[in-house]
Amino acid sequence: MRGVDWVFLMDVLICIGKQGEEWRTALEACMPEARLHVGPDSPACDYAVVWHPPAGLWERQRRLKALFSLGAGVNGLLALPSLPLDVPLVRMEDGGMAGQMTEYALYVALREFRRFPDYRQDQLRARWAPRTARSRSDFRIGVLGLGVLGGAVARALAEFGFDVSGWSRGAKAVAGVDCRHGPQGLDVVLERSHVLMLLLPATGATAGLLDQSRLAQLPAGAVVVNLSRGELVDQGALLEALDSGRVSAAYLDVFEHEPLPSDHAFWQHPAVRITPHVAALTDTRLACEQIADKIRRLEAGLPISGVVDRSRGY
Ligand code: NDP
Ligand code: OXD
Repeated sequence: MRGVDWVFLMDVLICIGKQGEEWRTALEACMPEARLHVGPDSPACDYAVVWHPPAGLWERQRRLKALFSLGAGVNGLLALPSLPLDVPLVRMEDGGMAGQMTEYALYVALREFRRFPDYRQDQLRARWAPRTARSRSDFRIGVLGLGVLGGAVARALAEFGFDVSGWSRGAKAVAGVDCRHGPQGLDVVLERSHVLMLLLPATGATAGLLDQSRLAQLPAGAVVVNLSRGELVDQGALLEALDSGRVSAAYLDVFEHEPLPSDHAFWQHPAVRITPHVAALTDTRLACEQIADKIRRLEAGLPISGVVDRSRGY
């Protein structure tokens, strides 16, 4: 409860579009010491919580001590020409998303492993055709990106008994996962993965990573699952690979242009499954708790995790 004597310790801006008031209520519950402001026309604040902010936001916000992204991926924010360079940019770490990504990944893995798409095709032809059983330990899944989300996905798939390999920029260890890094590591993961899941950030180094030649490295009939950003995949090359059957299916949650234009070939392609960038959504309560905790640490002069390294782009 705030009386007239209440002393606010800081001003926090929430600039996230239509859900601003919902987030104000949630953040207020975690940070009674903060005065909250919603929308781009708010006065100058100490901290800002943003998602797809308008490009001109920073002209008013001249005293920011840190900028919090509600998303885990910050490629959109980093692309804003006017984003202040001297203000630390802090991304969302998990915030309820690791569990949802894991659900999505397990759904695809199980659907493909148990050949449900084949049985669906059989059903359309009234064809009764049981396939032989196979072992999860023979079903090879690759996860590109072993960070907060990719690491959780790879671990869960391995715990479920699949044969999982993963790839990251630097060397990593994830329980039960064959972890690789560097260019040769990528070759190994691509060449062995029947299902390939993308959980890399979109950066200068990952743009167009899954191009024609890398798609050709996958085993024949492999499945591509893009859960991170559309920019990672050469769309034309993927369509060609799908048309030729080299890639048997693609599960796509993210696209270079969102919403995906209604005339895009992906919509009607029989081997493509589309979801509208919902693989993992930030949980409001968990996100507010995380942001409140980080702001308090910053105010206390303590280090925080999740600060984006702008030279790497993630
Ligand atoms: P993290 O920063 O925790 O992890 C990124 C991983 O990618 C790390 O393992 C990192 O390697 C690896 N990586 C980055 N660049 C390279 C490179 N050039 N070569 C090899 N590996 C690289 O991110 P999160 O796991 O939190 O999120 C991943 C992405 O998921 C986000 O950037 C976002 O684009 C996407 N996302 C999509 C959502 C959706 O609903 N579809 C929801 C949330 C996020 P290293 O460990 O060595 O640093
Ligand atoms: C994110 C996203 O980056 O929603 O969090 O894609």
